[in-house]
Amino acid sequence: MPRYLTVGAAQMGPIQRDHSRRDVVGRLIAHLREARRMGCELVVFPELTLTTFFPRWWMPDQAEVDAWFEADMPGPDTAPLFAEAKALGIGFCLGYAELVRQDGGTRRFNTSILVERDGRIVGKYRKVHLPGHAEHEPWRQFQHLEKRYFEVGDLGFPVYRAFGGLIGMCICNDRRWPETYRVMGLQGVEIVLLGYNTPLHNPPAPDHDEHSWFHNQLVMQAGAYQNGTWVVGVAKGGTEEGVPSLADSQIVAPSGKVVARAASDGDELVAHRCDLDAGRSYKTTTFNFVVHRQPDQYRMIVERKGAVEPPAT
Ligand code: CDT
Repeated sequence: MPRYLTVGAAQMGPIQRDHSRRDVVGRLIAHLREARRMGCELVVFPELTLTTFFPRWWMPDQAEVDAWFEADMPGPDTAPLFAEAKALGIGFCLGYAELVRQDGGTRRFNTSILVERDGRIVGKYRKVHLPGHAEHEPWRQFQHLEKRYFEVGDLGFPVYRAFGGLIGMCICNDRRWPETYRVMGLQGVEIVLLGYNTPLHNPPAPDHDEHSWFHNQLVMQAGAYQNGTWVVGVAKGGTEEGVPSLADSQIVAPSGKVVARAASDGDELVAHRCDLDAGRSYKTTTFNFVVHRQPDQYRMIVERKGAVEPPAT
């Protein structure tokens, strides 16, 4: 029996510092209603959906940092999102800053959750590849303090049986790393959901700026094709607190082809009816891992510690 899943990539325009979670949730609910009209069963929201991208600011006061986090999910501000999604019979993937009180301490992660159509949280992912830096670097036009405000995710890259398929998640910078897709690919993933906040300027490497669109596409298309999986990449785009960010949300098929793409850098929903079996021909031929992968040879590669030095001239 064919397995189709209609997925909506719910791109968000900027969320400024003084925008309340309540206002943001109103925008998310508008997306859900539009998704319903478009026949979506699953809607994907961006990384840190509920607030502005706060790691751009140095905040020495931990209480100020913690105000950007969610201690409960759903909490008072997000409960209406869960209720509306359930009423519409739509599931969703939501990125947010997760605060966990555990063993008398506090842990903080850049997280996304997968919520089924009945409102149950059926999957969780905590961002592994945290970009940026941990100390204040005043020379930058804006900070990128993910390494300060979040711990490295401790859940690996789980793949969940949900929505009639095998679903994985990753977050923003994770999409640039082949390991992200391959670890999920080895579990048979059929659709990878990912949200991103990508500034168009990379302070330590401004020569990359002009390639932002290309790199975004390159990594998602390669990840999809090399693992025979759908990839749904969803941006928070536009100019947020003076920082222009990449939009270009897109849905990539297991062939590596882009089948749906946002045209604006604001709130915009793009949808596609995904055949969850479309990856099968890749997984059973070119990328039949059992037949063609050579893990014994890969083990000969010693895990490198420290930088690679250029050859002496
Ligand atoms: N949020 C996030 O992970 N942003 C990073 C910026 C890194 S600069 C290339 C990203 O990979 O888009």
